[in-house]
Amino acid sequence: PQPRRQRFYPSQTTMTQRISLTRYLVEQQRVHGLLPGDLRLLLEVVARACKRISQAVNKGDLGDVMGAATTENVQGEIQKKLDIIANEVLIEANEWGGHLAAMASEEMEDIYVVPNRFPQGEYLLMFDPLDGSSNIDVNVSIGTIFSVLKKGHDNPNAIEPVSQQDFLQPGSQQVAAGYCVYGPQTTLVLTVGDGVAMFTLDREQGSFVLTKEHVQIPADTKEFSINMSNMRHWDEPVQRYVNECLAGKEGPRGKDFNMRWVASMVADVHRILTRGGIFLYPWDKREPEKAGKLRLMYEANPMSWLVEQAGGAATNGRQRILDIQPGKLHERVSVMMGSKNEVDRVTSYHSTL
Ligand code: P6P
Repeated sequence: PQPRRQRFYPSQTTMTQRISLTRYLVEQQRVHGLLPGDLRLLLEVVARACKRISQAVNKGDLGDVMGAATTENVQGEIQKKLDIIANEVLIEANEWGGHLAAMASEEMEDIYVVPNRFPQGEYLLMFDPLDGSSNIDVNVSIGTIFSVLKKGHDNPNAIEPVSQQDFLQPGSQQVAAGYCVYGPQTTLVLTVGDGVAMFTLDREQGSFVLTKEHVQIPADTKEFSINMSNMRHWDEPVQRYVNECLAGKEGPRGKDFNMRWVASMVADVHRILTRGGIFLYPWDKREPEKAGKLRLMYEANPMSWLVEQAGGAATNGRQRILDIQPGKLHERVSVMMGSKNEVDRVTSYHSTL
């Protein structure tokens, strides 16, 4: 690949100096050879869908989008109206373009195969259409998480119809991953394997504009992110790690820590990509048969690739999340990700048992 060109971010950005998402993707395609045309189209379509979801989210009580729907999703969770709206927006935006073979969503039990009336492509798109939806009604940041795989990655000439089995690839096989956080700004965060870039939605232009590139997570941090109310249910290594953080300067870590928990993975991970930190949602003994709360395919895998592309680390306490071979579409996983030295530490506590 070509040497990385450092971009100049003028203090007063003007239209001519702003890099749009489209230009960034064209340059990734042309300069870095990382982006086949169909994948560039896919990412443009997902970005447009996120703009539409952002508009629906921003309506709040002014539109008929708040509150619970009357249905449950495959996870047995009551769906919010916006969960269903966001899912439909992503399906409708992506099904006709000819770039996808199928989609999978937290909100749908089975995969959605592109209907025969449209051409089928080679990519598989997975998403959590609106993560953190318990925060919708209280006006706290939420987001869309997405992950892209290639169909039949180990058998490119596969001609049999696409099935769930095609999706069951480790996260290391992703060709693109990202999220869009609907917060004070609407920001799209993306990697295609050449580092992490952030694009802020310019609502006047209606386009995403590059605002950060080659994002780096500091290897050390003083900020951990976990739902402390579950402490008594955690495994011993996680209890040890968090107790050491709480012991602060007088304890074995020799420094004080701060804690943040938004209960919206997109918001917590965005903070970590922006200023460092460690995010943990570990296994706990309330439901020992469940590996964790978060889903591997469309939450942990895309976030883990982003974190690693930004110099961080992501494990389930015992192995790299991106190396996990999925057994089923909605598989759950224990998650520890963020500043590398902290993730390495809490992971090492699991192997000293
Ligand atoms: P808890 C949101 O429902 C979510 O899936 C993640 O976005 C978030 O990190 C986690 O669950 C919050 O879980 O148990 O703190 O409500």
